[in-house]
Amino acid sequence: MASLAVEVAGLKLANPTMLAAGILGMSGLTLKRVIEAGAGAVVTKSLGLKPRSGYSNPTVVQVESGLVNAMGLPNPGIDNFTQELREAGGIGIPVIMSIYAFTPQEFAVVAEKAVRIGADAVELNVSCPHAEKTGAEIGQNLKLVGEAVKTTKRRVKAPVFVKLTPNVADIAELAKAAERSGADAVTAINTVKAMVIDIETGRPVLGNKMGGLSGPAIKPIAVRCIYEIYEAVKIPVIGCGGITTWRDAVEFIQAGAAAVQIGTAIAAKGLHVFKQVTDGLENFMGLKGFGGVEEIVGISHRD
Ligand code: RRO
Repeated sequence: MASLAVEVAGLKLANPTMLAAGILGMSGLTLKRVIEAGAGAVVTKSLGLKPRSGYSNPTVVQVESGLVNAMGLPNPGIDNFTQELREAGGIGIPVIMSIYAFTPQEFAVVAEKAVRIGADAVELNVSCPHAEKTGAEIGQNLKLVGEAVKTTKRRVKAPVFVKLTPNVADIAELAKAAERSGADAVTAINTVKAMVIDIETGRPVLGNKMGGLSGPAIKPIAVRCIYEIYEAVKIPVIGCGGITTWRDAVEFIQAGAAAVQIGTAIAAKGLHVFKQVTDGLENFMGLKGFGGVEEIVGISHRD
């Protein structure tokens, strides 16, 4: 009988699916719905030290095979999130808080607050493609990534994940920097920097002009990134980027992902996507004679 249970950087998950940061992760009630839908873990919307309203509308635009967003890190601030977790009614599955900050030291402060209010792990967002002085502006710099991880690891005992940007020449180097500095896992990938223009007005559609592309359009980029990172580091890689079906999940796991995050597919298919992915994965494992998910992780690297 195939088992879907996995352990990722010390977190025990009943199945390898997680809610990706940025979608339905901002309120206790929506987190609760995701848990009920069968996710193995949830990642919150990125939270910072202070409340932030985000960019002006439009903040999301649908394109062929995906979405381009420039939300601008809207969030209630880490101190106001305690109530949301209470409303989720006792999470029952691991909750990973995505956090952002403007300096390595601030990452440590926000991480400490996150753990204090109940995070089982933190995911450092050093990869938002359109944020000023945070996100990828930190995450494209090996030294800053290393410092953010080191200062955070000194402050919290909970596992520290680092969400990486694909908008670099060599994502594996960033994963190595995160690992050297003590990261417990890396998540790959955040959105791909993108833009949409309305040809009638000739103007950029998004309020912020630039945004991040997510969804099926970026899946092959994500698979390539995970494959490269898996060869470069020993810490777990959490796959993210366009996973919509159980076949996508299998592909990511074969490339080296220990678990997979689902985001944009929820907008396209609804929360039922978690059950579709886990049912399909379990069926695939049974048919192929795999006893556990770990047996599939990274098999595409074998000669
Ligand atoms: O809030 C956003 O605009 C956003 C974030 Br924090 C991120 O990490 N990635 C993204 O595509 N959008």
